[in-house]
Amino acid sequence: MALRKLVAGNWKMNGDRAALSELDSIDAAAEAHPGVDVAICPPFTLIVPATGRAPGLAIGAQDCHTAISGAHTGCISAEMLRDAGARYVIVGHSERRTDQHESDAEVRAKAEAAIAAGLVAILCVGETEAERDAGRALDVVRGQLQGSIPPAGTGETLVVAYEPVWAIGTGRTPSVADVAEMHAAIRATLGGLLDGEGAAVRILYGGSVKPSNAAELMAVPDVDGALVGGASLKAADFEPIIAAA
Ligand code: G2H
Repeated sequence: MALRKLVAGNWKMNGDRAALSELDSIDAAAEAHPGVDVAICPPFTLIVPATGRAPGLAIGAQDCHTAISGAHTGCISAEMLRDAGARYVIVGHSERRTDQHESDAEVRAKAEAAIAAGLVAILCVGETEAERDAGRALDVVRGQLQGSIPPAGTGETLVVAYEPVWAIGTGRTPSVADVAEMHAAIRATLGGLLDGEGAAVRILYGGSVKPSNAAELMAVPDVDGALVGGASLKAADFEPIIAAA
């Protein structure tokens, strides 16, 4: 089943109010490709002005807390993101799994909080280079899925992003065959975890997606879009990726 593609930009810790001018062209590109869902996940500080500037784009966040509210200094809840106008939230990005030591259980709790708040959770998984070299990539990703996929996830509320850690920001990408093998394994695992809904959950590829490789990656079976970091910061780079979807 061909799923509607999603191209999501992850600005990470980049961007100020001046950078929001990039959204004007990205919004126009999204409008020119109505068959593709387009989202931008800027830093928290830009979510409200981004929704105001580009009403046609879906705006997302890059993290949320597991709780609705409470004594968690410096944290943002999924309810707050929804209130700010966000529609998506990335959870379990490898940079957070590493820097903030987020476990699969915490990632699942964040995804559940996001879904309960009415957001779509973009849940990231991916192996390190050492794990791939050891022949463990498939097992590692299956384990992450088993530990972090919320059982109530559906095609409407959950997106999975496969991001091999060694491909993030490095300019390197897996071969088409390796992407196909991994996405097929993720699809099969989702089927086991979510029954019929597993076929409806979009699986994005992420890690050094750029204009020159986007079409090849998007054409891989079970690649239902892309999660794009560096190449989402400039409309001139992001637009051809939207067009390739
Ligand atoms: C992977 C990706 C965005 P980049 O982290 O999530 O970043 O495209 O810069 O490799």
